[in-house]
Amino acid sequence: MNILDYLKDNILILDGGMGSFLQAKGLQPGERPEPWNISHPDVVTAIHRSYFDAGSNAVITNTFGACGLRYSAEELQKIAEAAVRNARTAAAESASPQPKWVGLDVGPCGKLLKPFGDLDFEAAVEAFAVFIRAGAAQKPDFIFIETMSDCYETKAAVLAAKENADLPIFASNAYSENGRLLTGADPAVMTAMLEGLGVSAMGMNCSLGPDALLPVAEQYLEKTSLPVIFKANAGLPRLENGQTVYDITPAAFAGYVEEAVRKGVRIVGGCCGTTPETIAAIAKRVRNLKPVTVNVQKQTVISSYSMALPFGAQPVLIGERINPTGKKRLKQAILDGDLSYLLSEAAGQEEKGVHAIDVNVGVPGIDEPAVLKRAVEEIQAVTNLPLQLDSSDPAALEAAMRIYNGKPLVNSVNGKQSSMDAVFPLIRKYGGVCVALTLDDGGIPMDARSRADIAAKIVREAEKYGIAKEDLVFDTLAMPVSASGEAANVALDALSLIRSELGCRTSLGVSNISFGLPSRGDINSAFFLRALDRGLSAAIINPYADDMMRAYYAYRALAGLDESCGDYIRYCEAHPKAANPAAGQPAKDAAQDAAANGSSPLQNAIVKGFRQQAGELAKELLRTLEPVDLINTEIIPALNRVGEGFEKGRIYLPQLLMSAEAATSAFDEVKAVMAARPLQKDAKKKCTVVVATVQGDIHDIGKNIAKLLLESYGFTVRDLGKDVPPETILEEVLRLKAPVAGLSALMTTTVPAMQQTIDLLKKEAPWCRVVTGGAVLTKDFADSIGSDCYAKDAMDTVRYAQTVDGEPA
Ligand code: B12
Repeated sequence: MNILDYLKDNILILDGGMGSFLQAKGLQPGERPEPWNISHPDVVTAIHRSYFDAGSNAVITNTFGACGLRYSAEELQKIAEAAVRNARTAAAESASPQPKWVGLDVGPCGKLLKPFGDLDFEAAVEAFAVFIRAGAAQKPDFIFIETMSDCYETKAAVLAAKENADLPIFASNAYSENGRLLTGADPAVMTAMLEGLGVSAMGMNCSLGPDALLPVAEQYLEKTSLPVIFKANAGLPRLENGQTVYDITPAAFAGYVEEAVRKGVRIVGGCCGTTPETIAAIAKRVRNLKPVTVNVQKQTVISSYSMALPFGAQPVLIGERINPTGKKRLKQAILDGDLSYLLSEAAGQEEKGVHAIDVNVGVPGIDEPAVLKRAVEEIQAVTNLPLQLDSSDPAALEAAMRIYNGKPLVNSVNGKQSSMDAVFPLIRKYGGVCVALTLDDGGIPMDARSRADIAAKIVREAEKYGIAKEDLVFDTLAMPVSASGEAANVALDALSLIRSELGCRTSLGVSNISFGLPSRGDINSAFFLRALDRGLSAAIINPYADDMMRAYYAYRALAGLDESCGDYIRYCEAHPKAANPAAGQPAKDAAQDAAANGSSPLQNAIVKGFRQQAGELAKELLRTLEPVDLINTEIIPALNRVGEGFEKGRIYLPQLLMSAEAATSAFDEVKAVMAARPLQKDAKKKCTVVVATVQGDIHDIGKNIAKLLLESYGFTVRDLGKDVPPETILEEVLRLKAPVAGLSALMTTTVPAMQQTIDLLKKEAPWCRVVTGGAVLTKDFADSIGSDCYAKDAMDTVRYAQTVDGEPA
């Protein structure tokens, strides 16, 4: 029986942990498990068999780390052959009467994707593809993509599976305690993207125990009707006598699994720390349960890497500013390849309150697929708002949809057969909500009925591709009311017909309506209000147009969508009419942006993660500002703001990384200025200072500042980098007979490593004075771990090193 058919009426029981078994059989710490498929097939087969015997319906091959970044294609071929064979042999040998399947396991590739890491998206797809090709040839029953802690990497793996195999795809993510992936996605984000990509099942595994993952599973069950996977760890691992132990017993684990199944989960199993006993306990409790039918009303929803945006609850505002039509400066920026202008437009619109951003780079004479792809890559790195990918060129749409990190809004398809033939295959492959224009080969009908008929035709054609009507948003085309007095009524009536007859969401480019008329803002906002009142779901607008934003907030207040009119009041306070003659004018650059939120342009650029701009602004400021002052008054306060946002859960790791990069590019300018200067006047004495960020900690901006300042005062600095073990620091201090060592730690979790380093230095290199710094340290704490000096900033280090210099080594 096909595994998907089985899932319709049964709970599918997967296997439990593999790694700890292999270790018990002799797999060494740090040794890769995948080659054991070849070197120890009997061991691997026996583990699979023990799971089948315990009641698993499916086991996952021992190929978690098998990808092109770790193995050659030939090695992967051999691993895949042996791994699937071992699982099949186990299925054949097991006496269990259950139907049995084999899933090809695909784990994370071990690198973060660009722009947050250094792995190119296509390189990630290929790294997965090379293994999936080899694996698919061995004819497993399904592909199990698992333990993914990043939305983008999940997409890369799913695409690789879609393009290189014709098998059901199960996609499972690893959630942190805050209910999000490492890079910020929550279940709403993942369900939106994965449904769009057309996987067969989705859910969660690893990271936490079943108790902590239950709420995550519930969120899946609220968002998707696809089978949900629940494959938790046996609790949080802890170390006991050098052994990793897990606290949740098989019986307790199975209790949580039963609860999950009763809520609607269909695919269960265990991850780290679970054993055949766990699976046997699960089988006992859920084998005979009938799957609970979860009837989730399919939503129209788009997403970014960390935010899902449903249509329907509130009108969606789509910022129109990144569209070169009629915008000379943007056109020029696109022709010049000046993406920083596009980035500031994106950030500006976000600040003005749009919910999604349109990206259109259609300027004649450019390579539109390449430019749109680059623009989307850059913009999605600095905003977490979902994007509307906007082009009339299907090749450009495809280039952008492929690398988009989430489920995009795609603008647009229309009722012409040629348009649907070109765009629907893209939606089918990459996922997305498609804006559909109610025009066809006959042009734009001048009556509402005909426009609604075109919409119905588009829905029927989309169905042929398996695209649900919820993934279509109809634009009923606002034509200039100056040309036809009925233009507004026709668009609005069509909108109502589509809503009532097809149950579809709608979108309008509102400002077309006023073309050719004076005081266009008045017409636009009046039309916008009429459309909102008819149930318009989304509008493409200029968020700097005060009258439109005012109309939007007024509508929400009047429609009962703004409790106590709070948003309306806040908007009006922030945009007083009389005092704001420039309302309606877009902010021109980061300076205006920054002034609006009370910080400096450089701080703003760092907070937003604009690398290029941060470098340029720092260079400019350094003409008048001392490097140290720039660090203290610009870079550090900006990073503190970012850190605060991170701590409060307002921003996620990717943004933290982008800000760190922007800070580094500002810091590079500081370095360039310092390097060009003669040494400080009192820089005669020069002893050697060894500096390092301690083991387990990769924060190095503060340490690099300390190093730079020390060097500028004439010290010789040996920089050991970040994540440095105590032994390495000691070795270098001994080798150089260094009188001073500077240690940095920025996390509470890495302060113990600082203590270990100090203890080691005190014991083996007692002459060496240790100066410590880093955001989480305090003087009291530094004293308590035996630090000779606590440096609250880099200048403190210099002062201290000056006093130490010359002491006997
Ligand atoms: C930038 C940043 C990052 C960047 C680091 C990039 C890089 N190359 O350094 C990235 C994105 C990689 C990052 C990753 C993480 N980060 Co971080 N990060 C920050 C952030 C926002 C700023 C740090 C910074 O550079 N500040 C500016 C510098 C100049 O300040 P400073 O280091 O304090 O340095 C000054 C002094 O302390 C002193 N000094 C510092 N070092 C030294 C050394 C010597 C020898 C001397 C003498 C003086 C000295 O002089 C410096 C100049 O005046 C902080 C928040 C914050 N406000 O600090 C969080 C923060 C440190 N990060 C945090 C976390 C949790 C993480 C992650 C675990 C996130 C994750 N889930 O993966 C990872 C850590 C991975 C790891 N194993 O280390 C937490 C730590 C929480 C805690 N209490 O333990 C913080 C506090 C954010 C928060 N509020 O939650 N992070």
